[in-house]
Amino acid sequence: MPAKIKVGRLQDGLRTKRLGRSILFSREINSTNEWAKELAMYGAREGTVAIAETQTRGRGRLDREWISPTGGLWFSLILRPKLRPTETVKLTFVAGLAVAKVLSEMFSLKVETKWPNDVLMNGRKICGILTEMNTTGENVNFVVVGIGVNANFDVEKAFPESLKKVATSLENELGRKVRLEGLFVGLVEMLENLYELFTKEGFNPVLEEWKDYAGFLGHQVEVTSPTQKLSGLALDVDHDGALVLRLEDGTIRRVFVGDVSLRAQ
Ligand code: BT5
Repeated sequence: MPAKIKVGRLQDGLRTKRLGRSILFSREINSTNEWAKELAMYGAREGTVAIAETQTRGRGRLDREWISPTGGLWFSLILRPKLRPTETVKLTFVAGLAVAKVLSEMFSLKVETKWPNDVLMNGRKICGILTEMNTTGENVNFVVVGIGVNANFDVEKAFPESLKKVATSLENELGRKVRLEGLFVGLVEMLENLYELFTKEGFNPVLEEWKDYAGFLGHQVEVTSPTQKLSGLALDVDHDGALVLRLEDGTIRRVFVGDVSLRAQ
């Protein structure tokens, strides 16, 4: 199974109306999110995808580095939803659910979602999502949803020491490589279905299903953000996408930004 992406195969059997009908591919790019934002600025229509075999400056939230070797699936989707800026975070859940469903359906693996933007396998991060937007006042001009899935590489070889125990890849979990083009098609189809569900029926059905995959709910967690560190019981994720925590003193706190880690019981 070649690690490289066969460009001509990225639309093989793709049964979508809008998403992924227009695909731009590069062997190497700084970041597909940066590329997609540029394309969107020039008027690229909803559903356009920018995908690269490797990223030289892949990014996570807060400008953190996202390691993107050849063999991963690194792509960004341009959306033009009718949402207020504060609502676009919900698209991160749409994407997280799409990845969780496709990975569990395609590979029969146990997959978890973790607030707000991770997908895990065996407690280790296999996918991260970066949702960015361009606004004019209260008007959202476009949203770029960047999705990175660790697929055909061994994290022991590809990642720095600090990530070897907290990240994983499909190759590590399955003991074999997967067909990146087939995975991409599956993801784009699922993204379209769930985006449509979200557009027609609102956030609730997506959120409820996302919560079915959420392993951290009901557990003691630590939430770290640039401004604070909180500990408490993860009670829920609410209709705004906020994490609802019960702190040790019993107060309820809604958290909008942060990284969750499970606390040793
Ligand atoms: C994310 O940020 O998880 C969002 C990642 C989004 C990546 C996609 S790839 C396509 C598109 N183009 C981009 O430039 N980005 C998007 P965050 O929750 O902030 O997590 C970042 C942290 O995850 C880093 O600080 C590392 O600790 C860890 N990390 C870095 N690379 C990783 C990888 N490949 N797999 C698992 N963990 C990683």
